[in-house]
Amino acid sequence: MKNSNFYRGIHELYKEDPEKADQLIWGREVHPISRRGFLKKSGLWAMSAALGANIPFADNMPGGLIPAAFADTSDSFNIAGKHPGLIVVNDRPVSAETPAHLLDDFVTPADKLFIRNNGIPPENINPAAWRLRIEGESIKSHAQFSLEDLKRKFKHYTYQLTIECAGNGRSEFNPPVLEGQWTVGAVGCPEWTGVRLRDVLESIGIKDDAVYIGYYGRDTHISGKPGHEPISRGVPMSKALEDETLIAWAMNGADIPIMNGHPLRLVCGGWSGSTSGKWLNKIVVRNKVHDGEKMTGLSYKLPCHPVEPGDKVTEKDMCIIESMPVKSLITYPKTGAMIKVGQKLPLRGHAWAGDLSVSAVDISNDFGMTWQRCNLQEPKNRLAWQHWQAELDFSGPGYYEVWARATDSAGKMQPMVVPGWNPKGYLNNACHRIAVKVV
Ligand SMILES: Nc1nc2c(c(=O)[nH]1)N[C@H]1C(S)=C(S)[C@@H](COP(=O)(O)O)O[C@H]1N2
Ligand SMILES: [Mo]
Repeated sequence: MKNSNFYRGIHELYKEDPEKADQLIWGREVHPISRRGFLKKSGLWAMSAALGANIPFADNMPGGLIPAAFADTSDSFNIAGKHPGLIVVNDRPVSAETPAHLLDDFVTPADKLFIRNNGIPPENINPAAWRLRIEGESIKSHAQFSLEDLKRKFKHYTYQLTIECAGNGRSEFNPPVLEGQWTVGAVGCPEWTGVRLRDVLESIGIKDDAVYIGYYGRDTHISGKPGHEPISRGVPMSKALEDETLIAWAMNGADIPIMNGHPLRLVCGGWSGSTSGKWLNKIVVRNKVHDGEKMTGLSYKLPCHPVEPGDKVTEKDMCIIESMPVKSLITYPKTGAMIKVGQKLPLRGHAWAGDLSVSAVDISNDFGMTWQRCNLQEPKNRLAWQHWQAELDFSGPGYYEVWARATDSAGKMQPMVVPGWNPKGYLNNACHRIAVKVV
């Protein structure tokens, strides 16, 4: 991985400043004060000096936490059609995340939706020639649709649907999991337009023994070997047949960006983003759990029972990730905000909870000792994220962190520390934190 052009390129660009190059490559991992370094309490006082502010609630600060001011990275890299503020997490295949403060829009704009590619995106896409095939042992007959067929034969639906990569937050696991080092921004909630997967499958006829669907896309394996899928995942029939599960051709009323699956993709809102197949050209209806690429092995699975950090877990002890856990983001202000003593700080963000809805969002500026309830809006539709906002008072000058914690409709809350370690580093839904300085 380190030998790729991207890494060489970055080192070339930053010949004078190799540390900066490392930061660009590894994100926050090798930040001067390492996120992985376990801080001793005494370190906090040194850090206060570095921050130029007192840390009023230092005594409540869990050991091992790095002040959010140091955890931020503002490095960026350009991808065509995407906001220059996106952070590249991988160059081949391209993956990039959106910093929290760029996710402030209610509906995520196209240029701010993260990218997670497992293979090489297709080139020379011709929507007029695009075909979606429906196959598999549990569909009554095979069928094929052009985009025009789909648009003409089935009713159109538009839903705002949250997509989050299961690996979002991976960079915080310890021992580290050396795959895409996502921080918090592998999530977005655009509006998708398409037809219901259910309508399409039912127009052909689903056999009684159907248990799962699987998708195939037109991207190619990184090895260049034909016949190798980069990814081919799926969902159980119950999810496949939900109202909101779409075969979509539009995002926010325009063509889906190429990097996000143009001209056609599956959208399974609230589930691991890996189930929302891009560049969709085939759906199979299966009489068993789909066994395509990254459905088997350890990919997109969690240990069925919690394991010790660093444990080896075998495939038979791993369970497939489905709905994503409750989570939230602070999208305003940007971490590092400065306010004057006595000034109230307005805050806002989003919260989501997989298949469930969010019932509450609370914020804290004293490391979780006290919490303040936020105003929380209803989702635009099922499986859309919800907006929250609040105003916070600060007790005096100094360095603070604001933490946000959402609770889902089943009563589950986000943990304040990184949840259960797992071999692939999935489902870190720890509270998002921002740094605030009161001067
Ligand atoms: N064909 C195809 N579909 C795919 C992927 C891929 O690499 N190829 N990546 C998946 C993963 S892991 C995620 S998180 C989402 C990301 O969607 P986005 O890139 O539009 O944000 O797409 C999913 N669908
Ligand atoms: Mo993902």
